[in-house]
Amino acid sequence: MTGRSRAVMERSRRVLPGGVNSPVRAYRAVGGDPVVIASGHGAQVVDVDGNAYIDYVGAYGPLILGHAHAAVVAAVQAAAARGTAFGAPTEAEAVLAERLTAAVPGLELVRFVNSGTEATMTALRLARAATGRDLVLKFAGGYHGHADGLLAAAGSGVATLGLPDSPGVPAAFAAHTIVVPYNDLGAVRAAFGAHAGGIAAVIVEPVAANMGVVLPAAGFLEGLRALCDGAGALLVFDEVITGARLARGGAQELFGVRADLVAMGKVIGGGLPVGAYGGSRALMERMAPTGAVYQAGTLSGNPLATAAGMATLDALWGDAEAYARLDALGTRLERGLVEGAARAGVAAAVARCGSLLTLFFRDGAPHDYAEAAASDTAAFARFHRALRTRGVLLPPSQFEAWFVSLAHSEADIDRTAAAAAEAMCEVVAA
Ligand code: HOZ
Repeated sequence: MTGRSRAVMERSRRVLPGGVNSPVRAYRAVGGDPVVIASGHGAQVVDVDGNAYIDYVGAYGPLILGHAHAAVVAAVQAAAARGTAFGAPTEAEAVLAERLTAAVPGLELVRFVNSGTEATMTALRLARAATGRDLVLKFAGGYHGHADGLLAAAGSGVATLGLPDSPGVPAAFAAHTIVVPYNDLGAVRAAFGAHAGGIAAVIVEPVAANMGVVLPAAGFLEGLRALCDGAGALLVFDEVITGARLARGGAQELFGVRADLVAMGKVIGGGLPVGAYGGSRALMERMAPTGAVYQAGTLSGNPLATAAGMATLDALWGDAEAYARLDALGTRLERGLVEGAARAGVAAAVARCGSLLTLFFRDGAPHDYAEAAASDTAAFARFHRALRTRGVLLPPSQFEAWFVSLAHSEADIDRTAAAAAEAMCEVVAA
C-alpha cells in the first residue's frame, strides 16, 4: 500500500460509506488499507501504485477465465456498439438461455435478472407461491444475497464484520426464516417436525462458499432432497458461486442431486452484472406474464451481460479439459498450502471443491459456520497481510472463497505456495 491507493481511499471515504460499495472490500477484517485496483489481466491485478498481485479474489467468482479475457472483451465491445440496453427481447437472451437449459439438470425455463440477490429472492418468492407456505429454512453462515429475510445468520460480509442480523429488517420478515447449522440433517428434520406444513423451501449453497468454503458432508444434499420431498417443500440450490464453476451443470451435476429451483450468477455473466433463476416449466410458468408471481427489471437480460456470459461459457465449455485443469490447479494450490503449513508448524486446513478453496487456521476443515468462525481469524488477517506484501491477493476475509481461474498457471500457483509458506512462518512468529 502506498501513496496513491491511500489517497484514493481517503477520497472515496468522503463520498462512499466506508469508502466502498460492498462492505468486505473495506479490509476491516484483515487490517490495512484496501488494495485499489487499476487493472487486471489474466491472473494478475495491478493496483494504482503499480504493485502487481496474483489474484484469487477473481471478482468473487465471475472471472473463471481470468481478467480481461480477449474473447469476453471483444464480445462486450461488439455488443456495446450495437446498443447497451433495449428493454425488449433480444435473440442473445434466448441463445444464452438455451445453453443453460441444455447444461443444467432440471432447468427447463430460466429468467435472467441483474444479481444473485435478485435470483435467490425471486426463487423464494416463487417457492412460497407454489407451496402456499411462508417459511424458508436456511443454514447459518449461508449467504444468499442481501434480501431482507435472508440476512439472518448470514455469511460473507455479515460474518466478516460480525454483524448481528441486520437492523432495518422487520422482525415479521425475519420470523419467516428458520436457521439451522449447515450439514446438520437432524436439525433440518426437527425444523420440519416443528413447522409441519409450514416450510415452503430449503435454500442451500450446495458447497458453502460464504463462510469460507465448507463442503457438504456425504449424504447431506441427498438428505435435504429426501426431507423436502417428504414435507412437500421445494429444494432451492443457490448456485450463484458454484454454477458453471464446479461443472457445466454446477453442483447438481457434480453431486447428482436435483434441486427444484436453482439460482445462478457470477460465471454466467462473465464479470458483468447478472443473475438467473430457473427450474421446471411447471414452476417457472407461475412467473408473470404466464403466471401471477411478479418480478421485472429494466436491465434484465442486458445485452452486455448476455454477451459476456455467452463468451465466457463458449470459452469454458468449448474446452473439454477446462474443469479438469481447474481441479488440477486447485489441487496443486491445496497441496502447496498444506505443505507450507506443515513446514511452518501451523495448524491449518484447506477446504476445497475444484477451483474453490479456503484455508482455515484450525485443525481440520470446518463442517459448519460455528467451526469456521472458531478458526484463528487473527492468524488469517496476519497471513493476508503477509501474502499481500509478497504479491498475492486473497479475499480480505476468512469467510470468503478463493477463486482459481483458467488464467492461473502452474508457475502462479507455485509462486503462491512459496509465498504462503513464508507468510505462515510470519504468522507463527507473530
Ligand atoms: N458478498 C460478496 C462475496 N460473497 C462480496 C462481493 C464484493 O464485495 O464484491
